Amino acid sequence: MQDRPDMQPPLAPPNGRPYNPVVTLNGWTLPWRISNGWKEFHLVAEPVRRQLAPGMTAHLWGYNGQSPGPTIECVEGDKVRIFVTNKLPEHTTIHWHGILLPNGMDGVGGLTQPQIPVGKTFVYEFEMKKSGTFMYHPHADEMVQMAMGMHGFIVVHPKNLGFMRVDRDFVFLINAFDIDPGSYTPKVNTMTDFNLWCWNTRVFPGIDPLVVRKGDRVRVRMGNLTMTNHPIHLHGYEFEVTGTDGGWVPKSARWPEVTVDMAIGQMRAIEFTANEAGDWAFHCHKSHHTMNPMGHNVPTMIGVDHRGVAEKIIRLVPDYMVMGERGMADMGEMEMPIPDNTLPMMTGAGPFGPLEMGGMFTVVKVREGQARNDYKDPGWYPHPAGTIAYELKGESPPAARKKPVSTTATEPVLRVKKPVGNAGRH
Ligand SMILES: [Cu+2]
Repeated sequence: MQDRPDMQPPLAPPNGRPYNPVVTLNGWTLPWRISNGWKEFHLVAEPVRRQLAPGMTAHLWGYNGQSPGPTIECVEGDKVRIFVTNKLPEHTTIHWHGILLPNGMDGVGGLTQPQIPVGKTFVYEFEMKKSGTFMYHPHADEMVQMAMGMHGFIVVHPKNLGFMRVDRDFVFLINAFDIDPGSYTPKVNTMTDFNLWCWNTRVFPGIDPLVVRKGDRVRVRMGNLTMTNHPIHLHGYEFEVTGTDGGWVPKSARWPEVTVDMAIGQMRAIEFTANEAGDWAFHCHKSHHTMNPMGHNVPTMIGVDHRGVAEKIIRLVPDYMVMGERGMADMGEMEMPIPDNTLPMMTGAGPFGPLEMGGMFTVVKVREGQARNDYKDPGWYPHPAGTIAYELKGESPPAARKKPVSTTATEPVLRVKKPVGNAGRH
């Protein structure tokens, strides 16, 4: 069981076949026991409390005390036996997303097995036939149970320790919730308009940084269990997609990317060599996914002079909020009154000021001299002198302009005749 959202150090396998463990952002790996050649895990489906970021806790459903559930790690060829105990108020099942297994172990309630009744334990047994990146989630009252936070990661390591070896191997699930500011329980009937865009049921500034030693080969495995796609973008590097839902991508089939679009239900593994030190932003490129709960229905006020109006409205509606007439950047630094148990829309502080982010945003921290297997946050990047964008002092140099193309200095090559009465469309 786990009741804290802190990242636990990688779990070095105490028995069974050796492998290089992964690190789950704000999460942990489920311990197992070995019994007559079977690797036995125990998942308990139950109501949980999860801190999304300091200042906001959600009442969710999950596994073993947390949402998402613990990461299951095993090795290609392992025979696994997974006990699933149902402590929810309704029936459930678990589907092993992406894993090749006997049909009756696939976990689809009503189709391949009876639902697991409240209070009962079911046993799943199958062999992990191939290495890769997988997920688990209920296939019973699925819309409700997924919207409540029930999912987890499965990593099957290759038998051959040298195959696809990396120095750091991070995993996280992409998930989303709709929780009204001031409340605790997700609205489970929401279809697409969620307001908390999470990695492992955490939002910025609650998401762990990915701490990396300079020169490391780095893999990041992601799985998307939200109801929309997420273009995940890494600054400062190009990476390759080395793994998909179906398995490892052969070298000859990879191409360089800086953004990978994570479709719904997909898993991706990306890899890069961390040869450039710094604090590199890593985030979903949908800008409303790097924000925390906000009023979607607030009109744009850019350019509107509403001085004096706000005070009059506040006399009638005490919690009326004026949205930026110069943009919304003010929100990042404004101390706005918000209800208990929610998060500012744009928040977080960096070494140079407010970060104005939320949701699916964190930082890949690449540092020279970070010890192997050390995942502790090294703090902000100390930029070498002369490598930070700087303010121009004095006059800016004259703008460079294209020279007119002409045969003589006075006569233009082309005359443009504008249609009359069509102003603005030329
Ligand atoms: Cu997104």
